[in-house]
Amino acid sequence: MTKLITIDPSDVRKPGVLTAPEIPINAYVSDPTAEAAKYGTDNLVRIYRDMVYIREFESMLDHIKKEGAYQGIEYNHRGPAHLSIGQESAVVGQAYHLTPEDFIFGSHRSHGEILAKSFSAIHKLDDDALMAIMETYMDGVALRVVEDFPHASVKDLAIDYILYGALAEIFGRIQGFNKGMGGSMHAFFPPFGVMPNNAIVGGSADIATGSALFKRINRKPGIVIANIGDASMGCGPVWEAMMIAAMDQYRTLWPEEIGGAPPMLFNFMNNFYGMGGQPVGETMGFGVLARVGMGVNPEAMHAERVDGYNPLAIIDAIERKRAILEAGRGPVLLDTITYRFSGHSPSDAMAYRTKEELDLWRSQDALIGYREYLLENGHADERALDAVHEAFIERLARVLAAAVSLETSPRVDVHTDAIGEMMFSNQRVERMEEREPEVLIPQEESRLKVTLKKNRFGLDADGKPLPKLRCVTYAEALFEALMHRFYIDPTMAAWGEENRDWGGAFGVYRGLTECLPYHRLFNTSISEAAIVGAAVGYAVSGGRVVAELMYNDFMGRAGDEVFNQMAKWQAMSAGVLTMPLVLRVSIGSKYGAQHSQDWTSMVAHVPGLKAYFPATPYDAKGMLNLALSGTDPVVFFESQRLYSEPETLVEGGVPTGYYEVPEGEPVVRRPGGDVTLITLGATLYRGLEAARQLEERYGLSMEVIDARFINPLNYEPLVASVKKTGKVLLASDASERGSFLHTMASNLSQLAFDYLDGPVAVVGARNWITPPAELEDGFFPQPEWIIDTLHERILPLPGHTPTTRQGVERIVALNRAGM
Ligand SMILES: Cc1ncc(C[n+]2csc(CCOP(=O)(O)OP(=O)(O)O)c2C)c(N)n1
Ligand SMILES: [Mg+2]
Repeated sequence: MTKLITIDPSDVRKPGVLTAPEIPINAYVSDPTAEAAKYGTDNLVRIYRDMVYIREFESMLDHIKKEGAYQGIEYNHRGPAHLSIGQESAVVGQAYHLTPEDFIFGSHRSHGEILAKSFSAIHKLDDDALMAIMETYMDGVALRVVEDFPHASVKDLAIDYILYGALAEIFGRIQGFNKGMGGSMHAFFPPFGVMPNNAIVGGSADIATGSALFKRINRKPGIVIANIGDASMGCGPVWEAMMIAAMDQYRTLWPEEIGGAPPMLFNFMNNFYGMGGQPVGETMGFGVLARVGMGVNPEAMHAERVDGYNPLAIIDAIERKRAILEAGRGPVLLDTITYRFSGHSPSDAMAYRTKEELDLWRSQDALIGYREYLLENGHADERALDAVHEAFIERLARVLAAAVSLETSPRVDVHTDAIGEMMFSNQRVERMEEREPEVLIPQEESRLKVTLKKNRFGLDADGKPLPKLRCVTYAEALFEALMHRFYIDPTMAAWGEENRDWGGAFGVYRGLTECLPYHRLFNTSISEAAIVGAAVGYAVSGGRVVAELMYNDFMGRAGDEVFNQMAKWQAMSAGVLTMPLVLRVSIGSKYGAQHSQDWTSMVAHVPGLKAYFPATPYDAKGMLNLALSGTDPVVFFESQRLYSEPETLVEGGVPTGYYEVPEGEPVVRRPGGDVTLITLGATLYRGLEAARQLEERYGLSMEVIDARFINPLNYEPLVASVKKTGKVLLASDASERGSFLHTMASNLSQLAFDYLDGPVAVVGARNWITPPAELEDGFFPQPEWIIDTLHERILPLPGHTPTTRQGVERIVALNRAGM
């Protein structure tokens, strides 16, 4: 089905000039009378109160870091504290109109954002709602600590609760919002719409975009803000996020009732520094950050520079931008100017700026300026404003005393597996929400009509191959698993490059376009980082998502999103968030050095990822079914060598109905008693050929085991086989050095040492570039390599003349040469 977006040459070849909309700079004009009428004295004073609270909270941390004490309470805080002293007005102004349904994602410098958004939520929620949140979040452990503190109201108690929960998190305590697993840079509190804060500069841009997609696709109320620094404008993923947030298709192709573009606001907290580097004048060239909007879409992202030193200017901007976002006309870019008096971190020697500059900003300190505004316009007197501050110091000291006490606020016991157990949620959830999935046609009318009727097994009664076109293939088996879950889980969405009309990079999605509306299956820009990052944001917001990376080699472009985001947020949230995200990654061949790599070892190395690698159509369907029923991040490796292959190993072929492969269980593909061969991925078939030849030529029976899982992985069946044979080789298409096979080999050496007759041998691909297709047989393991390795390293085969060099002296020589 073609999209019908015609490119008319006479149109695109016409001469002309581009004009860009004007970008307002600090356009807010204060009108005290109108402001008094609009907000009222109580709210105007509350804005001041929140700024004071945040300033004092951050100053307290500054004292703790630099002097080891605050108000006589001593503490040695070993972790980081990136303070935002000087930036309070920007965060309080932003939070003023936000409700708990509006989400903010932030950075390493987000204590102020957490507190401001929480204070705003506390103001808006009624007492019952606040009590319910405090009682139920982490079973009320933080509430238990503060409930007996003096407080005049539930809202007052909730403020203590938030101060304590944030501080306990910063200090790494069990009562912290995330049991101390996040700490200062990652603390967050979803019940108030305070979503993950990110220590990777710009990391929140694409995650927030995915969260905004979740809201739009699933018709949830609220807007989403990424609070990122000015220096993050230099980060590729931030640009990628803006590209995805600004895609035309929301208006041109998505159903109108979805409501247009995701409600995504990129808010750059522009404090004019990235550590010591200066984006303006030194490290970038935009001059005024808001200018960047002009490069993104015709609306210039409705960009504006706003004076973050006037909280009322920010309140006004958020109110206006929210209307744009709710109307589906986003994304929006705000260049919120501000300044931090504190160093980048307390250890910062501030060699990069002068005292004169600091004094210039201090003289315009928003806290002082806004205080004067309140006094001048009769909203409060000096005494009342001083009292706000003084009362808070006492309150904060009480909270601090509780947070530093190891008795009141213990840490997770690191001598147990407690943290390990937080890595995966290991749940089975049929659908992330209870409602009818939106589809275009009934399943029975879909391409399933074709695949379900095909031969489910690829061999005839005599073991002869049937024509491939008449058999269900590995790609079609994956399609059937996807169809199953798309028709059950209404939140499930899939995106990536070429996901729709093209049918997915390698045709796995062929037939899905006819079944699913645009908002459930769509093409994105060539933005690997944001493809994965947005999937992370979608998943942590409550949706199930499948993202596709065309080639494993492109994972490099999404390195942070796979290794730091997808892998980390379940544990960093201490189980508050789940990550039902399946990242489909194909492993190629034939396309040379940058399109043929197997990086399973990298994924295995980084804690927090499940990794599956089916090698047969039966497993392709059963393992994808498994991945799509869970709540954990799964990197789902697929092999391009196998997409068009039918099932030839599992008797009975690919079932037409639903089934799951048991997680982590390797499978014996060919039983044997003399030697064990363990494979991962498509090497299985060359392993089986090696086993056939070994039997035929030397009368030895090789047991071939397909590991099929990388993490989790049950070693018991592997050890059982090694105990039986005493000899084991491992083979895969990954370059040998650092391959996951070496992890397996090392474990097997330890687990089955007493039963081994020889060393555990690894047969990997070469430690050099994958050459062009014609030369590949010298790069990827071949049956002969496996036999030669057995002969050279484990069991000399009588009369065997090796044709390749696999001896131990070769290992030394190659390593010595860096190959
Ligand atoms: C990807 C990445 N690169 C570098 C760093 C180290 N780092 C931490 S904060 C920072 C400066 C960030 O500046 P900006 O985005 O403007 O935020 P600000 O610190 O000013 O709030 C740098 C370079 C990092 N955490 N992540
Ligand atoms: Mg900055």
